[in-house]
Amino acid sequence: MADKYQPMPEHKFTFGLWTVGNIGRDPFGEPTREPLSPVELVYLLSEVGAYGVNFHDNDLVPIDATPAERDKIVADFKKALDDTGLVVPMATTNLFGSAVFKDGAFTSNDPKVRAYAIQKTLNAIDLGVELGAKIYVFWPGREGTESDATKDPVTAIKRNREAMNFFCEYVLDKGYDLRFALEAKPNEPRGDIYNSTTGHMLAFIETLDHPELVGVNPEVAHEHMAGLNFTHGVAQALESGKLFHIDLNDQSFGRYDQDFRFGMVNIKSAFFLVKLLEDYGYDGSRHFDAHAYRTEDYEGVKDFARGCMRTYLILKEKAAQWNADKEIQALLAEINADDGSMDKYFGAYSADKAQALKAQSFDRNALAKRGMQYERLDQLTVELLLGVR
Ligand code: DIG
Ligand code: MN
Ligand code: MN
Repeated sequence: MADKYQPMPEHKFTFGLWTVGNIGRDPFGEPTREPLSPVELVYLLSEVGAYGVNFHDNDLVPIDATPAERDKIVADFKKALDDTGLVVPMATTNLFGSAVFKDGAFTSNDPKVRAYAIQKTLNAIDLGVELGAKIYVFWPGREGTESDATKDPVTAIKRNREAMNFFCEYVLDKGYDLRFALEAKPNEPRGDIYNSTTGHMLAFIETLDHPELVGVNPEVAHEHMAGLNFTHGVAQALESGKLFHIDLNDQSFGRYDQDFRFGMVNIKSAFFLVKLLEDYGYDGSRHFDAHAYRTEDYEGVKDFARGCMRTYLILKEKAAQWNADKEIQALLAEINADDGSMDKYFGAYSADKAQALKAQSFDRNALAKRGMQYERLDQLTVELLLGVR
């Protein structure tokens, strides 16, 4: 009998073709699963209850497909979407698989490669729009170096900016209802990747000609690879109106990009992430950019996909429970108690305010003695997550 953690369209759970279509190849081993076609993957995602499916251009249309082959593939894919009701919220370009991108795409030192990468992306944007995508992701997987002797980082930034400005103008020129989401990663497959964290991407966006068209697509695994608190990066994007998309998965710190099932490693950080997204009403896709263990068959792949969505829904329920927990909320009220006596010093600056504040006396030692009760608050949180509250 189905329990209450069943995915529904309103949850906006999506998966890339490359996620449930991952065939288990790794740098040290051959595939362990036979490939499924995009159409078969759409039906698999429908079976597990996903809302949408995303793709890189070449996940759907092989890089050497003829125009006739392309049209047939797209027609078959559209029929599968119609049959299942799945939608395509996001599309992206594979600018990392083909050897031609071995030194990057937009930042390659070869101008012909840079021009080809822009051409490939323009065509991929058209394909994404044709299939209904409203968000277009850029993951600069090959935009980086092994040796900084090879490329001036300032030149690389300028090449990235020129490409992004060109795509923004293209979308405006074509009248596409499309926004861009930039996805950071610190390294792998390049020794170092430019714009290595979500924070770098947020700064880069502000230097573009059309920053209003560009946001971020933070990924759990990638910020964890950089040793960062993912929820804090997402909060910064959310607070600045730049959380256009999100890649959910999990990742041990200090490891290669593991792209584990959501919540598989660190339940507590996943909890605070879900709480943030739900508390602030994030209304974008919950995209699981992850894949099943190499050990799994396709029943295991379905287990993986169901697990991503179930864990999200369970943590969403835990977040609501935390927000309603009387002991936790009473403790939070006590911790954040405010008699309003300092209000006159906060908010917009004035010379009088600064003068008055400089004249204000504080008993620093008394202030320092206060116990914040965070151990108790965190223990209550842990016990709620462990299901004993
Ligand atoms: C990897 O984390 C990247 C690519 O799979 C893709 O470009 C992007 C889309 O979510 N994530
Ligand atoms: Mn990843
Ligand atoms: Mn990703």
